[in-house]
This record gives sequence, structure tokens and C-alpha cells, in this order.
Amino acid sequence: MAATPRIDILTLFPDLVEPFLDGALVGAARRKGLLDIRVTDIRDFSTDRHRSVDDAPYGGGDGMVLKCEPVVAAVEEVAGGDAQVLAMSPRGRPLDQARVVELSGAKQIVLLCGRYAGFDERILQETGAEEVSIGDYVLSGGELAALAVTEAVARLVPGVLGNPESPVRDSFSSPKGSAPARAGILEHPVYTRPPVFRGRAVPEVLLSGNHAEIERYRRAEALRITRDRRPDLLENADLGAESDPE
Ligand code: 6GU
Repeated sequence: MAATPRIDILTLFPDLVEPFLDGALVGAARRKGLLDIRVTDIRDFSTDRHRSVDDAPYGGGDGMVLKCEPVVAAVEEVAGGDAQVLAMSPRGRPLDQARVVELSGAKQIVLLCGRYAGFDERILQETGAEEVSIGDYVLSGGELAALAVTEAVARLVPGVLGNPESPVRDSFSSPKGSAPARAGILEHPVYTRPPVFRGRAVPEVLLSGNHAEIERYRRAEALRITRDRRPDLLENADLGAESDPE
């Protein structure tokens, strides 16, 4: 990623997202000039005198539908020709780390946050937006999802986590993350001082100083936890040459 990646968040609730974008990780990256993040209030693009952005659904039903005109105008105002436009929606394709890595290569990401009953279908058609979900549960709006996408992408930008090299473009290194994360499996347990807390001791091997043994232990634990909790991940995991026979 040569230029500073740009992320545009289009929302009816700028107040909801701005504190997060000024906070710890993302805010620090913005102040260092590593990320260009802009928030646009969709209501600024409403054209009628009531500043309306939603209306009742044709055919009846609950909730209000986001109107075409203001949303499409907002997208067209901010999106450059090669922007990736994503509409945050529980109906979308579930986000995963592979998609995040892909997104981190984009020049510009436009995150469209819905509220109410959803986007008029023609907004999606007209903007070419891809619908993205962050999991199988329902939020009242796309703002938290847009912030999740933003942070996931931000931490892959060189310098944001203190990683000077691009973790994405350097094909000779693995993506950023621990060995389990790189392999696409869950993390092993971690411990810090004290060595015993309420009678619970840190596993002996971690105090041994034997790094080969420690690596073996951690890998076995990561695999055990993944098998228990997310066996589905093992189907696509990159377990390397010396994967556990089992
Ligand atoms: Cl992207 N939006 C909303 N409203 N709810 C969600 C979601 C998105 N992802 C999971 N639930």
C-alpha cells in the first residue's frame, strides 16, 4: 500500500463513530498520518426541506427504508473511481481475516452504515456496494460493524502496530500476527506474573527457558483449543509441513 489508505464512513450518526476514530489505535494512526479516515453525515445530502433520509417501505412492513437520493449522492461525493464500497448489513457476506487482508490493499474503502429496515435495493445496485456482515446477530445499525472493519484494516497498515514493513505485500513474510493467527487457528493460552495465582500455577514448560519445547507446547494448545471450539477452522488452516498427525 503505497499511498495512505483512505476510509470513508457514511452514517446518519457521526457522533457514534467519531470518539472511536479519535481513540487509542485508530486515532493514533490518524494523527501519525498513516490513515486518512473521513466521516460523512448522510443527512447533509438530503434534498428536501425536512432533511429526510428514510421513508416507509413500498408494500408495507415494519421500519423505515433508507432513501436512494441522499445515500447515492453521499457515496458519489466521496468515492473515487477505484473505491471499494461496502454496505454494512446483517444480510451481507460474513467478514473474515482473508477479506480484511484483501481490503487493506484497496486505495479507498467506503463504508455505508444503514439504520432502520435497510437500504433501498437500488442504492446497492447504483453504487455497486458489496454487503458485508460482521456476524450472525442483529445490530440496530451498521456503525459498530464499520468500526470493526476500520480497526481490522488499520492494524494491517504498516506502522500502525509498529510494523515497519507491509505485512500484506511482502510475499516472503507471513501476514501480521502470531503463529496461530497466521495459520488461521485460535491462539494458545498466555500467562504473565505471578507464577502462582490463587493456587493456579503457570504451566512449567513456559518457565523452562527451552524455546523449542515452548513452541511445541503452544502449537499443541492452539490446535487443541481450535479442535474444541472451532473445528471448522481446521479445514482451511495452514498447519505447515510438520502438522500434528491425529
Ligand atoms: Cl454489518 N449491520 C447490522 N445492522 N447488524 C449486523 C451487521 C451489520 N453484522 C452483524 N449484524
